[in-house]
Amino acid sequence: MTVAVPANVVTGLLGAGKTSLIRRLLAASPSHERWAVLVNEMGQVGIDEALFAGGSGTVRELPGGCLCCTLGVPFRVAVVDLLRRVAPDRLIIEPTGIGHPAEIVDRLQGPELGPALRLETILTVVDPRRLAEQRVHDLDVFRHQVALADGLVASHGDACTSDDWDRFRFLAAACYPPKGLVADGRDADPSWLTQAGAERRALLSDSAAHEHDLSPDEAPALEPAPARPARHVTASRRVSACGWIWLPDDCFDYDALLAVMARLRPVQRLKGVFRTDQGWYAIQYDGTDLVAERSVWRRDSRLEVIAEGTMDWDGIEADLLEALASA
Ligand SMILES: Nc1nc2c(ncn2[C@@H]2O[C@H](COP(=O)(O)OP(=O)(O)OP(=O)(O)O)[C@@H](O)[C@H]2O)c(=O)[nH]1
Ligand SMILES: [Mg+2]
Repeated sequence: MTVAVPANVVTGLLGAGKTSLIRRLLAASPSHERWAVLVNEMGQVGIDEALFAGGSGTVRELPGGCLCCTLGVPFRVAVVDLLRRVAPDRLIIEPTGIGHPAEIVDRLQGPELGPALRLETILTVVDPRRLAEQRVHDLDVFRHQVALADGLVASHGDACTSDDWDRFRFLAAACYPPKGLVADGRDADPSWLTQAGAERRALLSDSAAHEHDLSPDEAPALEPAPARPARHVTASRRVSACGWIWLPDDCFDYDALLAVMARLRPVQRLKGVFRTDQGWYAIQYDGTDLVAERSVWRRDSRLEVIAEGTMDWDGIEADLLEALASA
């Protein structure tokens, strides 16, 4: 049986600082490990490979277009070739800054490459100095990159003002699901690439406790198993919150899931991301409307519900279990 190679995606807008971050990570990689980088460029002229020159690791370039638009054969061939030729201990993929990262993640986890790779942390590099421009926040590509990321890493830390840092922190704090890593690229550490799901989950319940002034439940967090989500309950005298995380292989029946969400309406707030038989969806209820939108999140399905008083969390979980699509 072949062992799946850990893989990471490092996204970010054009010129955000992806290559620079990967170079830092390569420089700090364990000396006994062999890392490979697949970098994709818009132009036909190979520049990025040159930018990596002198660093450690094997770099392969896939020129001539946006990775997500040329995700067919050339991408697969390049990945398979790198895996065969280099037999790396880790593969880092840097898509071009104009690419749509969700398709790349789908491809990495799809039937052709999925068995050979184990997708770990997705990092999105953000230049905080650019966050003052509303235009940047309005870019679909940027919003998708931020939504998809497990971690947000700031570049150009040496040139950022305190306002730039505030905007970066604000961006990170506004993310749902919360990021497992929010960091300054100057502190680049290979452990960022292997952020465990447990850390992400801890952050999820921390943020609920913080935002709503709740005291965390004493019960230890569960690991999710197939068709059995991890559950985190926090409660105060007046408000309670419950978060669930399902494994990414658990797939919901879209219609059944929406029906459960509609029944949950008496709650104050509901926000979730789900893998469904109709694709990945973010479903939110803000007290007025229940809205389902396509999502670029691919990591797992998760839901957070905040309600006045206590709720029958067991009953809700049972309803959600029934909404899972049968295999
Ligand atoms: N001062 C400073 N410059 C940086 C930093 N990170 C990146 N740069 C510079 O910003 C420019 C773009 O950085 P890259 O790392 O090539 O950015 P990229 O996201 O890989 O760019 P593309 O692949 O073209 O999208 C280069 O001139 C880098 O030297 C940083 O932390 N500080
Ligand atoms: Mg680059």
